[in-house]
Amino acid sequence: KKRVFSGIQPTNNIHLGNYLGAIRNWVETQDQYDNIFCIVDLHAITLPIEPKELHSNIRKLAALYLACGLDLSKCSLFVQSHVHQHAELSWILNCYTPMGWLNRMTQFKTKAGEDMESVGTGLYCYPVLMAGDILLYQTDMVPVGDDQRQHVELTRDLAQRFNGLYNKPVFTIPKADIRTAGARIMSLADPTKKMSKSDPNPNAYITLLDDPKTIKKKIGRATTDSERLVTFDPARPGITNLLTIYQALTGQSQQHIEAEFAGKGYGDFKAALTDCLVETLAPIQQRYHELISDMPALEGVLKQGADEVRPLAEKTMIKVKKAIGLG
Ligand code: AQP
Repeated sequence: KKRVFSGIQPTNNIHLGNYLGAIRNWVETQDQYDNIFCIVDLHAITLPIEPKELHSNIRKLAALYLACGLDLSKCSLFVQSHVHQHAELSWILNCYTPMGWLNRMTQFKTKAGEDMESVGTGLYCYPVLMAGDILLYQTDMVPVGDDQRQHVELTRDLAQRFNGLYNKPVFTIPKADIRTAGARIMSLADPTKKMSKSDPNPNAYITLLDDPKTIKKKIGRATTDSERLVTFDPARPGITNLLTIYQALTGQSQQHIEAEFAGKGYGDFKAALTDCLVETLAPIQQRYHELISDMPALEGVLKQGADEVRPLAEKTMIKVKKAIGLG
């Protein structure tokens, strides 16, 4: 079976973009592959975060992974910092990554903003840590949202460079697996920006734990335009984003959805979208609350996951060190 690896940062409650762009796809194909899913906490410290919040986010994210349908008989689920080989490979790969490659990464530019002097170098090296995460497990496929395409490309380049340099197939060359529906969900407040966990405006995103009242409020306030036509139209990114969410949730075609709302206004459409979201999230939330209330069981799952993947990670580290002449 092909190996799949992916992860999410425990930076905040995860949102609809993380669900539609990533987790839902992991769940859909978990029968076909050999799956490893990670809570990438070392990535979460690339920007400041409160210790208590990080600790609690890690557990919440583990519970959400399971609540969304990941099945422990089909995948390993673990926390990145529990397997020290991630940090170790990251350092080694840093030594093989040209600065020019990292200078081209758009996520760093967006996240660092104007703060180039004081932002941590970890944020700059984030793509190398991510490359290490993927390469440690000899991954074939990386199911992610569209925003991670560039980082997976860098991972491929780095693996090819390393293999070429030592003339040995030390790393499997991975491929990004980016589905079309839901690959890029935009902010509800500013539909020209992607939906992001770290957006300071909570109305910009819907988290998987939002209650029906909050969902109704956020969808009600979501930016649209003055046209009042419920159609997919790139020139009107607000309504198009909401329609894209509706399409990803219902699995219906654009024509079908446009026909459903022909002659109706934004109010009718927003009410239908709210119902659809509430219906999708209710079972996830119910399962989440059960899982999060049994912390010892959840901690046990994470320990077991780390124990399962550690030997795979170590096997790659031995190959890497041998190629370089370390150890
Ligand atoms: N808006 C999005 N639409 C579709 N997919 C998305 N993903 C993120 N945002 C969207 C996918 O979710 C997975 C996990 O992302 P991450 O936590 O590793 O980091 P990120 O991509 O930086 O996501 P956020 O929400 O913007 O987090 P913060 O604000 O903490 O940086 C990835 O597969 C990603 O593609």
